[in-house]
Amino acid sequence: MKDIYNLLESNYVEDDDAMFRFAYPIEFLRWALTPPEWSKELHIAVRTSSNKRIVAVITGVPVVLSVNGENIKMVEINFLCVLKALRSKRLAPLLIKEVTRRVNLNGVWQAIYTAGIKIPTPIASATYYHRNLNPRKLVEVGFSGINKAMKRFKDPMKQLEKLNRLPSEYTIPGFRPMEKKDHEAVLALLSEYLKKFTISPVFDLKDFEHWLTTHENVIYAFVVEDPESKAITDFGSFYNLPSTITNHKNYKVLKAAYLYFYAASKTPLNDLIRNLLIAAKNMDYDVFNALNIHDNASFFEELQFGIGSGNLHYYLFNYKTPNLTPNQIGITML
Ligand code: MYA
Repeated sequence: MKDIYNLLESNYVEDDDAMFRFAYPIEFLRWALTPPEWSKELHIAVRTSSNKRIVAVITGVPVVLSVNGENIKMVEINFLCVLKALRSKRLAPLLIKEVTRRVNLNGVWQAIYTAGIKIPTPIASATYYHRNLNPRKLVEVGFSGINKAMKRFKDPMKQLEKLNRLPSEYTIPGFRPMEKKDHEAVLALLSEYLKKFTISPVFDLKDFEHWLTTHENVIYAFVVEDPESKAITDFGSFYNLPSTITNHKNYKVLKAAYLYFYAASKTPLNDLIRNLLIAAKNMDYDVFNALNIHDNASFFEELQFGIGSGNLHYYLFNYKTPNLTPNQIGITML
């Protein structure tokens, strides 16, 4: 795990200007790669024979995906990475072929994956949106800028901070971290919500407890418990994925929270997500990111998310479906 972490830390996905690079923490990788029914043989790494350094990796984990109402056993492919010095040598197709072979040996013929680059042929293309939590740092490191409207103010930075300020206390009565006793109710709530999407994961209780319960520094899950009836009415979660700031003298890490799964049956979505923003701000995150999948587009404006420059394309391997709009996508990949 440490060796894979080291490869990814210096060679994994960067933005177009190479200012930021995903820095998946080891604990995160362990969580992402060991869900129920995971299999060691689908995590493939290549080591050099001389110094035994890992120079390439690809991973697969099982998932049941509902596509157009049909449940299909697939794998999620992720963390494809080749050492920078070994790029453009067709190592990636070799890794893909090998993981495909191993998946097929298990009787599985479909896969889902996402990538920032557009290759043939996405089923949907989503866009990243960002909510500033720490505007001063984001501007200093070049993650965001100060727009024309802000520049008209005497102290644009102060204005930006004021605009992005959040209360320190939660605003929904009964909003609290999810506990074990909530799991079954939340799973039912989430499963019902996910049914409305053309593509979404199907979780059983074991999957749910792996993917959606709080794991310090990896994922955080919250619920709303109705103060009177004590029923669990809403659920929301985000995961912790920092990025390395590649070239800044003061700052080395951008602390980013990513919206993960949620389901609201009573609380307006704006309020639910606002409370996740408050939680993330209180945990000292710099930015809160979300794709325009699920029902996310409905709250971006009111909660002051700004459109980003990054896209994420969704792909299915060996499964044909008409092109989907982002709001038909019900799965967040890591
Ligand atoms: S997405 C994250 C991908 N990783 C990065 O972006 C990290 C930084 N980049 C790198 O490490 C390298 O540039 C990589 C390519 C490793 C990406 N998905 O070896 P090459 C095709 C699929 O000479 P390199 C994630 O992890 C490219 O079009 N294909 O290139 C999901 C070209 O093919 P073709 C990709 O730059 C991964 C060929 O590779 C991707 O040295 C899902 C060139 O190979 C990409 N992201 O290495 C994988 N990037 O010639 C597919 C480039 O045909 C899974 N290429 O145009 C499919 C399902 C398998 C299981 C099926 C089970 C049933």
